Formats: sequence, structure tokens, C-alpha cells
Amino acid sequence: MSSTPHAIWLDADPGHDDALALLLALHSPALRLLGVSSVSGNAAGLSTWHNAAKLLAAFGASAEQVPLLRGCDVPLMRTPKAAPSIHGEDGLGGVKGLPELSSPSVQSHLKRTSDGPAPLALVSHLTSLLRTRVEAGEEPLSIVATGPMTNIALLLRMAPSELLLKGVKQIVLMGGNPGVSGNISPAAEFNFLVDPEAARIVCDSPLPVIMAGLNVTHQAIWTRPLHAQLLSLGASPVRDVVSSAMEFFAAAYASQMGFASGPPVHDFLCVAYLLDASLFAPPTPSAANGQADEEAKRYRVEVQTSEGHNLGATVVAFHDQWPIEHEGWAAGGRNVRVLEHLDTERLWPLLFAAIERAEARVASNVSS
Ligand SMILES: [Ca+2]
Repeated sequence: MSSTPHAIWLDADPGHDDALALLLALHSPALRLLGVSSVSGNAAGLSTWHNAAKLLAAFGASAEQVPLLRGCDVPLMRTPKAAPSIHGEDGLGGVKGLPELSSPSVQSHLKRTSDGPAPLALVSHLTSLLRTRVEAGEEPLSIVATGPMTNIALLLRMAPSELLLKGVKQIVLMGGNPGVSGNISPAAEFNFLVDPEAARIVCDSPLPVIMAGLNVTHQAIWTRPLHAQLLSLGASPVRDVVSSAMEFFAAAYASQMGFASGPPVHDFLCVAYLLDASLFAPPTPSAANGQADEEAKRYRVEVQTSEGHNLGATVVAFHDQWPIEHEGWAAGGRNVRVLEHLDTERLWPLLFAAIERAEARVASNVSS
């Protein structure tokens, strides 16, 4: 692994599990978070923007280090659809210990404004960020998308394709339901159903796309023993945010989705993948020739955008039932690397380590 931290951009709709993804993105030495953008999804666009600002402040990030940009308040073609029964009305229901919206630390993250529409300013910011990095010969960055894909689809449609191909290594997204039932509808996962056209644009793009869908995120259950371990380590501002978030999330998943063992940490897996893709390697030996596959497999994937029961569903050609028209990543090829396996035991130390680093950062901010 290179000693230079890998640059990432996080696009999110916080969101309890988005909060965990942000925590890991901020406090992993192997990653460098270049910025965050918010999108409507779990709650309205104003709420997810505010939530991102509160979380950045709570986790010790300064607005200079990690700029926050507001993105789209509505999907490309549809009316917004939120998830109040899972995330509360404001998207971070039940979360304790966050700074007030009016506090200087939160306001510092919200002060960035633009003359024109926010999504346009976001695309412009990302485009110039990519151009600067490409011209300086820096490594391509990874985009992490843990909300509906609206902002990222706009970027893909508006930025020069050559710049995207040079500047973006991959898009790691939480969304879709390869081979399993949906959650927001019988056929579809929430992020993809909220903006299915955007999800399709992202999956069909010529950039590598890594999909953490419900098939794998439902393997990452925050169980009671893990929660007890978190509480046993004592109280701190960061720990209060995480523990209260997971308590609310656990209760919501138990009552709304019948998850008795605990809630899945969905979005967290995208950042975990960037830290250690081997967490998602197929078990050994997996292939017919006895050789272990080191990476999750690529498949031809199509997001359904026709009206009806299948809107937003992900159809995955696990057995190449559709012809593979080219070797690239775009539509018609094996356009998505689908995460299927997870070494759950090795996942949780990443979170506990990030919590410790966040606590240290927050403590040093307070004392300085
Ligand atoms: Ca999310």
C-alpha cells in the first residue's frame, strides 16, 4: 500500500449509517477526505446539509480541511422520498451530543454559499478539483456515494468525460439489492428507488463502480455485544453521538424491518472497502480451479427505471445471462463490481479505531 493517503470525496444524505461512513472517512490515516457533499434522501435536502455540518463539527473536522457543499434537494426526475420511519423526521433522529445548528462550529461548515444553484456550484467545485489534481499529476480519487445518486449523476453528465476518466479512480456506492429483496419496496433498495435514473447513470458510466448493496450490507449487523463493547469504553462526545445513533437505528430496524439482532451499517461498508478491499474477497478457495479470487466479481448490472413494481430494482447477470458486449465498465459490459462477501469480524476494529482517533482529535481541538 502506498504511504500517501488515498483521496476521497463523500456524497451523503446523513443519515445514521452515513454518520459512521463519515467518521471512518475522517479518521482513517490511509484516507484523505477532500470534501463532503449532501443530497436529499433520508431527509429533506436542508436537513441532510445541516446534519452533515453537525457531524463534521462533532467529529472534529474544520471547514478549511473538509469543505461541505450542498447538492440537490430533489431527484433528477421525481419527487423526493424520505425515510422518517428509519432515520426520524430530520434524518438523525435520536442522536444525542451533536452541536447546535446555531453554534459557531456548525455554522462554519454552512457558510459556503454560491450565487447560483447549489448543485451547479457543487459540480463546478468537483470539476475544478479534478482538473487541479490531474494537472498536478496526483492520483485519481475515489468518490463515495452513500445517498441517492443525484449529485454524482449530475457530475457524470456535466463534467468532461476525459477529465472524469483521468481524475476518478472509482465510484464506491451504497445502493441496490443484488439478488435479494428490496427494503423500501419489495423490489428496490432506498437510494436507488429515490432516484433510479441517477442510479442508472452512475452504474452505466464508463468509470469503475463498486456496489455495496443490501446483499452485503445486511451481513454487517451492529449487534448488542458490539454496542455493549462501545458503551464499556466510557463516555465521550464522539462516543455519545455514535452510541445514541446506533440505539435509535437499532430500535427503528427492529420495529420497521424486523431486524432482531441489530441494524445493518450499510454506508460504512463503502469506506471500509477503500481501506481494505480484502474484507470483501470471496472465501478461500472459491473458484472452480481452487484458486482464491482476491476481489469481488464484476457483473453486468442494470437498474430498472420503468414505472411499476420493479422501479429502482437492480438486475444482476450473475451467470452472464446477458451478452457481455465489451470489456469496459460502461453499460453493456460488466459495469459493476458487486460486493457479495464480508469478513464481518475484521470490519468492526476499523470503526472502534476511528472512534478513538476522533476522540483524540476532538480533545486536542478543545485544548488548543
Ligand atoms: Ca445514506
